[in-house]
Amino acid sequence: MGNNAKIAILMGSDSDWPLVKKAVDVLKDFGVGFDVKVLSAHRTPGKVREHIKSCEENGVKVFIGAAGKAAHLPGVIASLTTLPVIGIPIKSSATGGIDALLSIVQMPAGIPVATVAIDGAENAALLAIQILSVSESSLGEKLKQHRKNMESSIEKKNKILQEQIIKPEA
Ligand code: RP5
Repeated sequence: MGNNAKIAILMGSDSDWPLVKKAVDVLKDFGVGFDVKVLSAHRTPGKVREHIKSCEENGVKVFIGAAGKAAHLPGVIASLTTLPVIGIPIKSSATGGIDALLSIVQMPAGIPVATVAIDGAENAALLAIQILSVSESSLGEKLKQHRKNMESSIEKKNKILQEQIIKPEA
């Protein structure tokens, strides 16, 4: 358990790491404490249970579960806690991630999992930060700045595109 972790990320396999790293990068940019573990709903069910308990006892506020194929991990996490759980369906199979998406998004009534797009790691991190921002106004300010930065970046891209369109052929 990482020190001062507010967001705990669990991924079903180390093969999920290249994608999950994108969520971690966002959390680092925002200066939010996090913990990341490889723990599987299928391969290490007992350890998942123990870890969720330990996270709750150590001040974690939001969970992110990332998994591919028959992706039960986010739903299993949600069954073990009343804290919010965000699921990232990972494109790690022959079906392009549709299997993971449906496994995560189609939770039966009573145990919700907030599901982001297939491979939507950045949005999972941003949504987790948004949840934390309800009680941490400094994160709300950082989120507003992040939106402004995105706006400036799109404006720059549009300007470059317009210049290319009007530029006479060489
Ligand atoms: C899931 O199965 C993992 O989340 C991963 O996306 C997928 C494949 O796992 P490995 O066979 O690469 O360990 O449990």
